[in-house]
Amino acid sequence: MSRLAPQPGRNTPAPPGLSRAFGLSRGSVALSGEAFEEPNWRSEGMGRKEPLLEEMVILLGPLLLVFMLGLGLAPLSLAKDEDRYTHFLTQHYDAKPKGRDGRYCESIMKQRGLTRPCKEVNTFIHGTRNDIKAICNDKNGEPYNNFRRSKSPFQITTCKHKGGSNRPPCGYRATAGFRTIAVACENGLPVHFDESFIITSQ
Ligand code: U2P
Repeated sequence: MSRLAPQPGRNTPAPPGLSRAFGLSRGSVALSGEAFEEPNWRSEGMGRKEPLLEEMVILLGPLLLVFMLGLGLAPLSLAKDEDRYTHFLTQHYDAKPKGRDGRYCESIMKQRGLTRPCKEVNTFIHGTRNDIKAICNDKNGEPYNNFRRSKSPFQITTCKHKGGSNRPPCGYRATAGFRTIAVACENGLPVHFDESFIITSQ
C-alpha cells in the first residue's frame, strides 16, 4: 500500500509560528503509521494569546487606564479653575468705577451678588485684566507666602461693611488707594484676593 501524503487542510502539521499563535501542536494522530500533529482546538481555543502578550496586557492595562483617566480629568480641573477665575473677576474686578465712595460700594456689592448676606470686606481692582492675570507669572508677580504679590501697584477700592445686621440692605464705607496686592493663583489664574499693601516710598 502506498504511503499517504499529508493533505493540506486536513492532517497537515501547522508551521511552527502558526502552531504557537493558535495553540496547536498538542494532540497527534497517526495516519498510515506516521504521526501528525493535530490542533487541540477544544481545550485551547482560537483566542489564546501569546504568554508575552498576555503579560504585557496585564502589566500595561492598568497603566493605560490611569493615563486615560488623567487625560480625561485634566480638562475638568482646568475648567474648574476657569470658573474660579470668572468668579474672582465678578467679585474683584471693575475696570471703570464711578465714585469710589460708600454709594459706589453699596451699589456694586449688590450688583455683584455680595450682599446675601452682606460680605464684610471686598476689594475691587481697577486695572486691566491682563495686568491682574500677570501677577500669577513673573511678568507682574512674585511669591509671597502661599500667594503672589503684584510687582506693580493697582488702583483699588476696598468696601467695608458698616456693621449691624448682615442682611440687606448693606451699608458700606469705601477706601480708595493705589496699592500692591496679594492674590492666590491656580493654574496661572487669580482665584482669591488676599490683601493689599500701602506703598511705602524707599
Ligand atoms: O477676608 C475674607 C475675604 O474678604 C476678601 N478680602 C479680604 C481682604 C481684602 O483686603 N480684600 C478682600 O476682598 C477676600 O475674599 P475672596 O477673594 O476670598 O472672595 C477674603 O477671603
